[in-house]
Amino acid sequence: METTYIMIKPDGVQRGLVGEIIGRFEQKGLKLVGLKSMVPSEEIAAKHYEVHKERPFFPGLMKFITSGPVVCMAWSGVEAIKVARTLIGPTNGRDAAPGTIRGDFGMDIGYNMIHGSDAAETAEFELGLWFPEGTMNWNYETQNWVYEG
Ligand code: D4T
Repeated sequence: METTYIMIKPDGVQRGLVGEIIGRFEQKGLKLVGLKSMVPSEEIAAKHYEVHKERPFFPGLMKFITSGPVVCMAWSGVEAIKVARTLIGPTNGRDAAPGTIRGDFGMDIGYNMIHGSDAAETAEFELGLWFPEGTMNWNYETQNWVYEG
């Protein structure tokens, strides 16, 4: 079992896609272990995107991500990091296949609606950053019908 950090960005919230996006993760069979909404501070946004701080798009990315509410989520499952990245699709919505979130709803690189951790170490870092209070431990009864044995 893995847990991944997923965040609906301000464009996803503004476009009324919160329910649609959460539904896709639920329907896939992932388990929701953290959910909250906030307007990110400069501090948390800069830590989250620390790896991109020298990139030319960084200032615009910071302005965008702190511009309004985001929805912070933690989802668990077998290979949850990879599964979530597949549901999300590639960075640029114009390259993303139909059926993926970015493929179905996106036309842009920056305004790509959603973030998903890209590796185990980043998931750990991002979950610690956005959910310092920890995530929920609950008994997901449906799991017995999602995984065989
Ligand atoms: P995130 O990290 O948000 O899930 O997106 P990706 O994993 O798909 O993409 P990324 O880390 O390469 O980029 C992080 C973030 O920066 C924005 N971005 C990226 C941008 O505005 N302009 C660009 O040229 C690139 C490469 C989009 C996602």
